[in-house]
Amino acid sequence: MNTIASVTLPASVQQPRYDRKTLKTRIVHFGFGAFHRAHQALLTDRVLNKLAGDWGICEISLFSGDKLMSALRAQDHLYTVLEKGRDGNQAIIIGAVNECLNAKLDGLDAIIEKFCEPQVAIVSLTVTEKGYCIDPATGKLDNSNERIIHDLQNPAEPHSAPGILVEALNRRRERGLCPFTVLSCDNIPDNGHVVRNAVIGMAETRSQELADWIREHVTFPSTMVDRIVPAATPESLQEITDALGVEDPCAISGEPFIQWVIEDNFVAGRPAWEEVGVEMVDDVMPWEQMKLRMLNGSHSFLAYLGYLAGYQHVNDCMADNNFRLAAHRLMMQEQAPTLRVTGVDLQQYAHKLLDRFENPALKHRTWQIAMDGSQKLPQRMLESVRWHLQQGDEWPCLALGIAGWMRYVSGTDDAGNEIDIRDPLAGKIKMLVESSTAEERVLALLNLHEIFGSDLPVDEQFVARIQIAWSELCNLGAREAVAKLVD
Ligand code: NAI
Ligand code: CS2
Repeated sequence: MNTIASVTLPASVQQPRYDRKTLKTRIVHFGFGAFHRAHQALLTDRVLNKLAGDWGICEISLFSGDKLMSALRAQDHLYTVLEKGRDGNQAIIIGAVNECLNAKLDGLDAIIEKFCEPQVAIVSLTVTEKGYCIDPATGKLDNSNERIIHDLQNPAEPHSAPGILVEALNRRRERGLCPFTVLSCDNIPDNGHVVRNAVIGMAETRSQELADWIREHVTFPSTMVDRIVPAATPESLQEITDALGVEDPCAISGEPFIQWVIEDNFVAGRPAWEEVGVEMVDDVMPWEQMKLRMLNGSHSFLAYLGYLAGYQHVNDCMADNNFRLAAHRLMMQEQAPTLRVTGVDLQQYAHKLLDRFENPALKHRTWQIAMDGSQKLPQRMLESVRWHLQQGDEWPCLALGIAGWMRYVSGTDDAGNEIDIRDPLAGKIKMLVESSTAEERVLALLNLHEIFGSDLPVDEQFVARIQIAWSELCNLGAREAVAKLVD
């Protein structure tokens, strides 16, 4: 069978310019998803193209991804990223991956032992917001999560990302090996501290000495990560096959824009990512906040209201001028005032975001962004609402965005079609929706303290504003409600 490793590729395809035989597994990455392939692995590949070196990546996936891993192995761990811009596409073969492991194919113990190899310096993660098993409202380990319950009973055979990190660090400590750095690359505020809390929280249930050792020796830098990378589709994979002249089942497409801001705190070294444009800083929080509120906040706003209105993709929403104006108003009038980032022209940043959202080549589904709202709303909308409630000022776009989520999880779009809702709390949400009338829905969903905390459901102003936005949405539909918002 022909693969990208066995055929001659067109000259227009960028290929690794370093000797892959020198690669060692220095980075173990958890979650070989779309984003990692087009972001962190690509940026590490750029460092290798510029400086050579041995910073190879071992890719890990737990209970899914076995087919992808088998395909990756069959093509010598090479895969393709297609950067899709308005002015054309660029195909790039990534060579930075030197091995991969999957729980189904190789067993859980092989995975944990990989983390214990002495030369491993960094364990990075893109396991989605829900993969850390934390309570989104508190940022603390969620002991009611079924994977955490399993791992507390079976610490040596963990099923969760925090559990596997703790077991791997435990074995390294017992063998007198130096620790590694844990690098979260997920869209969670203060992601370094969140994973640190989850890992130390779990270690404390095993032994105080282990928890103290992790606290003292392991670093958990925070990061801000940014590149829009939609899930692969048969169409996007076919486009890559056409560009290469051969199929690549591990290929992924993404936008040309890329940004990574990292707190420079590594215990055992790291690639010279700053050589390829990565920003190494002391405090990532202002950047994270800016990106999670301006970009991801408006993404979720467009996803819920756009999907209800029948817009399948973000660029379809952008073609409706009311949605475009509303997204800009949300960014500049309701998110920007809450930010403490300095030295960034937020107006310019907002226009760049709208430009990225308009990219017709991306076809980013509103349905995909709408997933896991229970894990996303707190950092994308609710923290800003708390800021505005303290200021005593207006936040109509945020109110409509939150009401949009409530309509979306109520299960029917404006045309009356059923919605396929994906969320770790889907069962609980469905129960609340089925046991409430439309008039009772807002109060029913506010019972989800995992999302709204204990303050917002008892804040009269908050409840009143959401009720008003909810009624508008029910009476007018999403298109008219957004039109009225920017009128
Ligand atoms: P994806 O669905 O392609 O990959 C998700 C990966 O996480 C898969 O490897 C899956 O096996 C793993 N995973 C899912 N649940 C898990 C769990 N409970 N425990 C362990 N592993 C788990 O998604 P994609 O696009 O790669 O996004 C992943 C995360 O990357 C997002 O949730 C977000 O935090 C971050 N991100 C994504 C961007 C994008 O545009 N796709 C951009 C910026 C950040
Ligand atoms: C999106 C993000 O699916 C989502 O929730 O908002 O994946 C978004 O594409 C990225 O954060 C962009 O960097």
